[in-house]
Amino acid sequence: MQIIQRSNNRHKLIQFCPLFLYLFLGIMNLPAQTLIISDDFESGQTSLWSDFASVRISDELPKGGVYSARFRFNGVPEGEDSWAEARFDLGGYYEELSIKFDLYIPENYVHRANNAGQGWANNKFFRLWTDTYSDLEKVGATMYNQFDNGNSTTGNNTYASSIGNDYRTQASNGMSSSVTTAANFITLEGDRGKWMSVVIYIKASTDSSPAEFSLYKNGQLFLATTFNNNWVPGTQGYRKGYLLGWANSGFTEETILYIDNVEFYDGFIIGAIFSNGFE
Ligand SMILES: [Ca+2]
Repeated sequence: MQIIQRSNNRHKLIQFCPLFLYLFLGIMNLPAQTLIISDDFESGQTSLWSDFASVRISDELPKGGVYSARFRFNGVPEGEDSWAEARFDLGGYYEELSIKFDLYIPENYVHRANNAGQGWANNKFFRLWTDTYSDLEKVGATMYNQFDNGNSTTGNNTYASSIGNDYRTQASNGMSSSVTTAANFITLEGDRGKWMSVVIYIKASTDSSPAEFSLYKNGQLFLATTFNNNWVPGTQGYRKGYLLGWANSGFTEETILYIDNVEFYDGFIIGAIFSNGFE
């Protein structure tokens, strides 16, 4: 990027930037990512998906083709929860995984608070585990409603969603939720009524290196963190997981999100980001 800033011929260099990046990555000899499996939902519920809860294939709002996955969060009174979740099984174990998909945020999306407007309400974004949901090195991310006074658990709810990564901070603990957080993942002004491009990258911890997590929103790095959760000796890859999931906030109105063009890669997807671009 410094090269671009110094240049008088800015546009040409920007044009060639992806090429430079590709060459740079080539020189660095980074391992290439490999597509494990993809699903554009044009073939119904494929064998990738082990379970749909309040999810179905729908032709109401595809990002591409005719169909997408429709996640229906039931409208419920305040204090009650909603739930829509798609579970997958990759059929193999991956120590380094990139998950790319398109997510539609509806116009009526609002992230309620708990307890009559006071208190955080966490809604699942994704989970990944090895074999069973109780796996010690399970990871994920959770969205919280944002208050207008920052990190306090009380205040005026903005109804926007922050997001952060989840893992066990001790083997004896349950999942800690949204440990490292980034605000404005879903904003009322900027994200409703639109498709968002999401990339999740996770690298499992080893006996000598921490786990890595990063999240890209619409082609921009949104959150990146490393953490220690090597509670089982050696490295166990990820095989199973889910997208979206339990919403402790509940939704006052029926709230329908859509997902399309799900891609799972073995490895770090950044090369694919710059070669295919974000739509
Ligand atoms: Ca589709």
